[in-house]
Amino acid sequence: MIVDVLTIFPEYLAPLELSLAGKAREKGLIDVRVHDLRQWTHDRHRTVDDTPYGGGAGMVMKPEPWGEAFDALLGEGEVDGVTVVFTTPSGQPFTQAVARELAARDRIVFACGRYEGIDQRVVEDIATRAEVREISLGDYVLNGGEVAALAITEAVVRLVPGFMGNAASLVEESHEDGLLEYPVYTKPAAWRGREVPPVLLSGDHAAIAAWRHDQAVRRTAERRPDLAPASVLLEDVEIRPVQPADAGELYVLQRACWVQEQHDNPGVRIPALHETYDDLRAWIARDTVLVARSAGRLVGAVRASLDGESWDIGRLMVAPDLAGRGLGRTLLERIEALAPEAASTYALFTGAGSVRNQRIYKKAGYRLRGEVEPGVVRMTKPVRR
Ligand code: 6GU
Repeated sequence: MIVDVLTIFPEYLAPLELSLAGKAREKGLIDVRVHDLRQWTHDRHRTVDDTPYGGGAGMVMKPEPWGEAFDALLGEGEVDGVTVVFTTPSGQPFTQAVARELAARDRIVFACGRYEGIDQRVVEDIATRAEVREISLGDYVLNGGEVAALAITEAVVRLVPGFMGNAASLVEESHEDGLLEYPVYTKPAAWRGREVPPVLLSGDHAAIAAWRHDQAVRRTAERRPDLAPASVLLEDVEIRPVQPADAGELYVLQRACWVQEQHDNPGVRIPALHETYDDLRAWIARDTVLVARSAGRLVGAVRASLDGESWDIGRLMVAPDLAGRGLGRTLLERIEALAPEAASTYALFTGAGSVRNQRIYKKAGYRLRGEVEPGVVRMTKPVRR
């Protein structure tokens, strides 16, 4: 694979000579060529930027040096197997999937933008001759695309066949299956009073695989709820972490579900019936919240948060027409599974008059701990690990 980098800071790419990419270079798997864009300028000051049409702050990279650079690298006709990558914070996010696509190309030409960006006609012009992608590293702004070109090259090069000694470590790592990696441990088995999780020393490979998968799902649900594969398909119901876009439907479902509670517990003030939409948006951003969807419709939810050693579970709701099918029980099990290490007890609150709820919770192993305020009872169950 050939990797070209077009930049006004060629020294910035020195790390490509080292580390992973350097190794690939030695093996002859990749050929990295860094080019100073200014060699395609013709004025005394080697100018690469100018003021923006339409006004505004900052400078824009002029098209002429870029056009000449691409002509010099790629010729003036169409080319096959070449992807030109414009690194820009307004590009599409770089992901492992994009890295895999790029690893299959014969040649990648990075065009590292600086200042406010490159004249858009450069992108349009080169797109008539080669595959073009505008790629961003993430939602933050760097001074230029050089670091992005480095990062993308490192992610791509390690996927080029022949680069990694151990192909399995490519398959098992973070993001390859849409989940974050499980935590890893090595010797000694006890260090500063901390033990390696016993299952890893058990020699039981099935138990180890199950533990690792569970840890990966937990981490993904906690840290990256946007990575939807943390979801679990339960016949035709999908359970996944809440997203901000669920707020409206969740607000409506919650009102509908707690009307019945108010009937069963007259005189009790039920926050779920009185809170504002903004209140709900605040707690879905703060707490651990799961939602259930069936055929695109929001049909259930549950939330939890840690209070000392207590994993406080609440707002367990199921659409009235789907009650009695075990969805509430499943949501309860799923939120219990997300309890952090520090939790020693699951706790939930329900109306003293909510006989059906209490029956469901007792079946799930909860015991009544008494009335915490008039009309409200607390039920708990020990966390077993
Ligand atoms: Cl590719 N370029 C710049 N300048 N800033 C960025 C970026 C790229 N990706 C994230 N921030």
